[in-house]
Amino acid sequence: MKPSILLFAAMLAAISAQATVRTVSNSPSQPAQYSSLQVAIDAAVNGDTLYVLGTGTAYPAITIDKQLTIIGSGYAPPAPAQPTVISTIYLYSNAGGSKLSSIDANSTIYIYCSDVTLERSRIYYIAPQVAGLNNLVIRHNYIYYAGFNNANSVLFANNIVHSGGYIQTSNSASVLITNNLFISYYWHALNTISNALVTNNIFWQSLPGDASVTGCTYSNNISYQTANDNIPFGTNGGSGNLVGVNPQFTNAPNNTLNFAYNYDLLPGSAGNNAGTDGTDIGIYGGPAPWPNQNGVARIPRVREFNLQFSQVPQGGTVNATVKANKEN
Ligand SMILES: [Ca+2]
Repeated sequence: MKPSILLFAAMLAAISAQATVRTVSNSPSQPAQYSSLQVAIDAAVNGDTLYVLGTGTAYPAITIDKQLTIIGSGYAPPAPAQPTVISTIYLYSNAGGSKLSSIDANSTIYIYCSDVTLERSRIYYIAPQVAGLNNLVIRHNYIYYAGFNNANSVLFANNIVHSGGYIQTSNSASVLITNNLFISYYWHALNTISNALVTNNIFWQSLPGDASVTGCTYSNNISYQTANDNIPFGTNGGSGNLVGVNPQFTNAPNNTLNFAYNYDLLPGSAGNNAGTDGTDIGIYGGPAPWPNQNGVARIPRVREFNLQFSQVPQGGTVNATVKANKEN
């Protein structure tokens, strides 16, 4: 994090130069422009951004049928900040180009449109409702389950799939499953997946696949303590895999979901610089490494706000300094 000092006026100018930003909070003690997320969505137009304050109280189910960017406070932001919890999310057919970031989506995200980005979030269930959608980007999330419904041009990168969850139903050769961490309980990480490129992932106790996974290329993955560490298997090909090798995480005493664990590789790990692109295998490798353990978005956040006056005459000038910082 790089602390920086920004003038409030400069921030307002930067925001107003882009599409409209609308703020939402369902906490009466921390009010924003809107208290209802759905009302804010309905008022927004294509290209708008909604900042949704985490309050610890879940926002009820929402439907989105336009192109929006929705950014929450994260799924585990540092105290006293609270997570932005949103229940069921419907991305309808006109929501293409939408992005959801930094939320705790504790129910299902139903997708009816192409061109969707889901990032920096904790997501229970990803469920495209239309077969063969295009361009789904899913990165930097904690995920329980993701179905692809045979989408094309899927980037599933640098996610942590946990708690017995897995990814499923893909037949396109334009699916890239890369730099993820699968931690589960002797269950398959991939199911009913064909023709995908599966690179630089770590499978810890979570099986690299089963008989329903065919024709994929597995390259430079690590498997460890699974029921069958063998990669590649069946009709799948690939090379450069580290089979039955301890990835040597910095701090992960077990495979349960814990935001305090650290899955960066220790210096002695065989996974260092061993990915197909010469960076680390696992979530800290690839062109966009794992950013943080809390889901906080890469936007400026106000840390201090000081008004420098004791008395100001009517029509006088009030000077203020604002300190803000931005996540990586
Ligand atoms: Ca490294």
